[in-house]
Amino acid sequence: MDDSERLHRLAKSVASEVPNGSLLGLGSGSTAEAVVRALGRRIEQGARFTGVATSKRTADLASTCGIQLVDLNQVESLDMGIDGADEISPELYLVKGRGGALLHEKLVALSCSRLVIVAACEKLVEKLGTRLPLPIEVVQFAHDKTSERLLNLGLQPVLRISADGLPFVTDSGNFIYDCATGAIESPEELDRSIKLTTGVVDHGLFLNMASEVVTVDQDGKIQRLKLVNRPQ
Ligand code: A5P
Repeated sequence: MDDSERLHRLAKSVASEVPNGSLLGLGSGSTAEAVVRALGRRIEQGARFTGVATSKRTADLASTCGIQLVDLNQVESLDMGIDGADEISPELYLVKGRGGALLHEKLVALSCSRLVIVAACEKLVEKLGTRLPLPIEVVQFAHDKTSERLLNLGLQPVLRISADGLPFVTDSGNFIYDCATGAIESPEELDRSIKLTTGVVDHGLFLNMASEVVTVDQDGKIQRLKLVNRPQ
């Protein structure tokens, strides 16, 4: 089965279970966008959803699909967040941010009563850091100095460059360094040391946030992974 058919199946399955009238966190990236489109098809059949978008791109798509958008500041909490991921570990820790929306994704995820991650099964890994570099969002001012501090943490920061040859700029006006880490043995420790680095706004490790992961395998079979007890 081709990748777009797999995403379509996954998105349809997840969107069909979202209760009508839900207030949603709408993720970014191709998989989350497929879910937004599937929610749009439910709206055509009479459903109603309200959402907070994690990127300008998702906001544009959601509006086209008939999802009413609200500002995160206007709501107490969101019923459910639906987002993609780049890596998913057995304890449902995530690496996110390949699409550059990690900061808004994390802010939205923290406001969701439930965060459902949607991903192709290739994103499942034994250890984070083994598939892709970890994105770290930094302020533009003196970003070279911040990158030196990241290097001193044992990371290998590479400034993300857009197709136009200029540094990629996030929706909040920051730069991103993609940092090869190798297998991350202690995600909690790395989380703390990156957050303590001056110049860093946030990073793509999402720990203790996902409530559930829904994957699609090569044959289009949907699987749901839930943590019964999260390790302390
Ligand atoms: C966006 O910044 C990311 O966190 C995406 O959610 C993640 O990269 C997954 O994207 P795809 O669904 O396109 O693989």
